[in-house]
Amino acid sequence: MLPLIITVAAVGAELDREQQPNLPISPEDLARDAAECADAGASIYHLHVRDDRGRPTMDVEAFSRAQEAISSSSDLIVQFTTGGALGDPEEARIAPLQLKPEMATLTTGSVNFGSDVFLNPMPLVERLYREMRSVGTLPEYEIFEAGMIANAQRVYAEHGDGHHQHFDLVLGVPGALPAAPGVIPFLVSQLPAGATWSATGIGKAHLPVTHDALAAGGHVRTGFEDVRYLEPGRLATSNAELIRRVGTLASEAGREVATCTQTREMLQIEPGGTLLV
Ligand code: KMH
Ligand code: ZN
Repeated sequence: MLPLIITVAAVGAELDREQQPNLPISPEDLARDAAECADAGASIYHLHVRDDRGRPTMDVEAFSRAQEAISSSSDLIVQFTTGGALGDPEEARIAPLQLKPEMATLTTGSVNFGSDVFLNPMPLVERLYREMRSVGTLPEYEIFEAGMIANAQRVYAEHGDGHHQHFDLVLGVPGALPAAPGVIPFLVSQLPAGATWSATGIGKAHLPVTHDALAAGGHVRTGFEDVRYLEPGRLATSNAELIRRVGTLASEAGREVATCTQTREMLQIEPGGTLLV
């Protein structure tokens, strides 16, 4: 089996410090958090950014400071969100890509998200995709509903340039794909040949989905965006603590944890981005 890529979704947009007091917010927090996450075995840092008051923002300067902070303390692949917070305007979601992150997320369709809707009309998806590829950023397709895999393939067939394809299967968002038996095998059966995939279990779905992904040869995402608790009633003290738990489960499943270099090799990205021009 492939060495295990651990992605840390360290910040998110739909939680605050009242819900998770250890949420990293400032560039100093992010630098410290990234160093700890790298040490614990993560190789990709999925990044949402906050303003001075801790509110989610898609401000380009804030992304730039965060990107710099993470890269100053670690070799982690920085993966920008393009989903942002629910309701963020399209232009704001696109703007940080000008900083040419090595990776960025791309949700390939709209989906219910709790009592809200995470809107991703196909013209926006195609625009985000083309923008990513024009600056050498590798998209990670975020799959919240099964049809999004086919949507990703449509975009790739029309605009793709032969880059490696990596998917993240997100289970357990209320209103979207549940973490039910058989869901991961079905989604994996729909992926194109040669693709790699990770799985993200939200909240209570976190541990079952992690176990299933490890057993099926997939990769794993963890972090405060996805799960706040280490066990019922016990908040995690850091993102690194959540990563170490995945590391323990990985070792029980006989999976070696990938270094940042191995992850770049598997995803076929160069440090600093795969510039096409
Ligand atoms: N905050 C969610 C609405 C992403 O980062 O690309 C979307 C999200 C996905 O978190
Ligand atoms: Zn996110």
